[in-house]
Amino acid sequence: MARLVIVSNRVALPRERGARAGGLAVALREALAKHGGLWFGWSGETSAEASDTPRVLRTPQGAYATLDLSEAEHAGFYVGFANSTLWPLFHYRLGLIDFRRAAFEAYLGVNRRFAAALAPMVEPDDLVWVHDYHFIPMATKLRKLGLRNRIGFFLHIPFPAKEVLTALPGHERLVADLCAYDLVGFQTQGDVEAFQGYIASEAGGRVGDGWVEAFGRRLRVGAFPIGIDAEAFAEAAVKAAASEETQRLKDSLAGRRLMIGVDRLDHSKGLPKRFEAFQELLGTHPEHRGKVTFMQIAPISRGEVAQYRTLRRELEGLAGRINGKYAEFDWAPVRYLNRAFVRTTLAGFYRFACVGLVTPLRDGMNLVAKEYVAAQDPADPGVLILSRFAGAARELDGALIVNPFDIDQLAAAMHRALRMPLDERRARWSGMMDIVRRHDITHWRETFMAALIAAPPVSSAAAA
Ligand code: GDG
Repeated sequence: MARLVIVSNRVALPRERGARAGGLAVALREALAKHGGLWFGWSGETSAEASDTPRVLRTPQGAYATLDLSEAEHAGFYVGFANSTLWPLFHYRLGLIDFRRAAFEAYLGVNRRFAAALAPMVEPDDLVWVHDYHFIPMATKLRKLGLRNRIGFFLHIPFPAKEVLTALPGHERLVADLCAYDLVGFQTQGDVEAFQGYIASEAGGRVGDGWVEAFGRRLRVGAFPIGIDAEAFAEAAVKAAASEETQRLKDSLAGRRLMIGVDRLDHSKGLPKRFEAFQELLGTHPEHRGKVTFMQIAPISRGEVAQYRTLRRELEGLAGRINGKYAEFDWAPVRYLNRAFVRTTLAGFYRFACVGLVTPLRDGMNLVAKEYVAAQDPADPGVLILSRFAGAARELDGALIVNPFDIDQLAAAMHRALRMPLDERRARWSGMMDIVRRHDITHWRETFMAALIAAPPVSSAAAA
């Protein structure tokens, strides 16, 4: 069996164990253990002069190799092009984009330097699987160094429509880089179609069912909706329901009901509109005042990027205003927490909450939606309110699907969720739970890897 080489911006080292490790980390580690091989990426550290020699940690389940970024690379590649240009662009937020040519050069430079460090560690039959927008040019750089391996890419975030993508100076180059892979996987069929739309009308290429041909290459493309470890998460939720934290949460609510949101503090997640909708609910349906608490867990993310700091201030203002307007001496409508919790604690909170709010303005998939479903009590499940612009909405049609830009509709969905009868809640939940179980993280990983193994080898990949 071929070895697996995983490339991603952050590497989940084996010391990040148990409850702290996310489902993706666990799934990829399992793949490493099964195939043997290597996980390569950024160490998470910056240093004044970053070394070109990776730090390698060998374990019986595979090796982990990481490089530091220099301070200039961190500013240009990570804070700059990846998170201030590509992230907002791919999430349709043209107004938030900060494009600088120097940052684009830093992005290409990090991809070149990382490829040069990785290439000597790759053996001829290895399968290489590159993750996400940080490393789109990785295959081009590896191929320049002579690698002929099968190389696959999975994009965790949405692929934007061509009208949006073409706003990026250098978009042709980025798409040509995607075409250097043998397989490009997206979260949804909509993303596949957006990519094919660009290839057909901007790149003069050809597209068909599961493939594209452009820039002198033919490659496979497909939708591989990512999932979670549904069984493990459901079990964790049952256990956590009896945990001290869940008990304290219950006690603190004194019989009131809970609506929950859990998101990295990110402008794609639609948090200000969600807060405004909750305010609208309290304004238009006074019967919920004093009866419902909305708890938003939003760990700080990418604090180095200016846009994220602005968002944080905006949310602090909104939470303060809602509480100022509606709080009673024994009830605060909004609990807003800028901190992270261990996964099992979150599982218990999800199970206790009668409404899960997942209302991003754009999201590749959104795993919180699937975790909320997996955590529910089958006898008395909660209601998921889900944005139509999350990839998860393609699968979880038992949710109340909303347009997150429509604050009135969002408030109406909250009202409906809070009053939904048990029969309807059960019927909606069981259909969603089936899908979350069937399309779990193992299914995702195995279907992607099977497609990569089946992709035609490089020697016959030149376009007809
Ligand atoms: C990207 C794409 C795509 C959140 N707070 C805490 C915590 N989390 C965990 C959640 C969930 C994960 O982080 C977040 O995943 P999402 O999918 O919701 O969103 P992104 O981080 O934006 O992920 C997304 C994903 O990649 C996978 O392909 O679905 O569309 O944007 O698992 O539970 N975990 C812990 N404490 C927290 O406070 N332990």
